[in-house]
Amino acid sequence: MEIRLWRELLIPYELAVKDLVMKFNLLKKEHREKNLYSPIEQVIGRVKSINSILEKMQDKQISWNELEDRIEDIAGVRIICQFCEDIEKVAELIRNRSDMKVLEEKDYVTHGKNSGYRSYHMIVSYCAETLAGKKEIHAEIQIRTLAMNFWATIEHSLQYKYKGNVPVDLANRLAKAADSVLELDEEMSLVRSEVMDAQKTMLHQSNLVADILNNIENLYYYANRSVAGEILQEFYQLYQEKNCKKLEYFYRELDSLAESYHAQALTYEDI
Ligand code: 0O2
Repeated sequence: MEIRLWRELLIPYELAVKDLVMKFNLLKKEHREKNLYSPIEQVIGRVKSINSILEKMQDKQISWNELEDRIEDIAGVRIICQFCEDIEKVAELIRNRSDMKVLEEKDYVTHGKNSGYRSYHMIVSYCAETLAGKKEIHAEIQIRTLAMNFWATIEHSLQYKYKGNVPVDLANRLAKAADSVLELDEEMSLVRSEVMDAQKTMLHQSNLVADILNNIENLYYYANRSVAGEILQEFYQLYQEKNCKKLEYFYRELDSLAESYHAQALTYEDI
C-alpha cells in the first residue's frame, strides 16, 4: 500500500483555511470601514485533526482513495453572526464570490437536526496555491448565530465525551436548551433594527475619532506642531461632551484647516 503522508496531504487545507479566514475577516472590516452593519461577527477556522479524519473514515467506511472527495470538512470555517437574518446575508455574499464555488448547501437552520443542532452549511471548492502548484480542495463553511454556536459547542463536547451515546436525561436537557436557543434567536431578531442602529452609531463615532486623530497627527508631522497641539487639547475637551454632532463639525473644520495647510505647502513648492 502506498504511504499517505499526512503533513503533505494537509498543506493545501491549512493554506485554504488561513486564506478563507483572512478573506472573511477582511469582508467584516470592509463593512465597518464603510460604516455598514456587518453580518459577520466572528470567523474561526480549523483543519480537521488526523484523529477526527480517521474516525470519520472508519465510521463511514471511506477508503484512502476516496478520502479527499468524501470528507468535505477537512478544511472548516465557521462564521458566527449576531442574528438569524444575517445567516442568509452571509450565504449570499459567499454565493456571489468568484474565488470559491458553492457545491452544496445544507439548511439545518430551517430544518434543525433531531439533536437540536442548527447551523447553515455550505460546501465550497477553493483553489489553494502551494509550492507544489494549484489544488482544488473542498471546504465546509458553517454559518450560525452566537446562540446556535454556544449550543453546538457544548453539545459537541458531550457527544465526544459519551462517544455519540449521550444519556437520555442529558439528551432531553440538550433538546430543551435547543428550544431556548431558538426562542432567544427569535427574541433577539425583534430588537435587531435597534441593535443595528446602536452599533452603527458606535461605529460612526469610532471611525470619526480615528479620522480626527489621524488628521491632527498629519498636521503635527507635516504642518504646524504648536497648532496641532492646541487642536488636540481642543479635541479632548470636546470629546468629554459626548456629542457626535459637535465632533462631526469639529472634523469638518479640521479638514478645511488641513486643506489650507496643504494649499500653502503647494504654493511654497511653486515658488
Ligand atoms: P467535527 O469534529 O466538527 O469535525 P453527511 O455525510 O452529510 O450525512 P456529515 O459529513 O457529518 O454528514 O455532514 P453534516 O451532518 O453536515 O455535519 C458536518 C459537521 O457539522 C460536523 O462535523 C459537526 O461539526 C457539525 N454537526 C453536524 N451535526 C451536529 C450535531 O448534531 N451537533 C453538533 N454539535 N455538531 C454537528 P463532524 O465531522 O461531525 O465533527
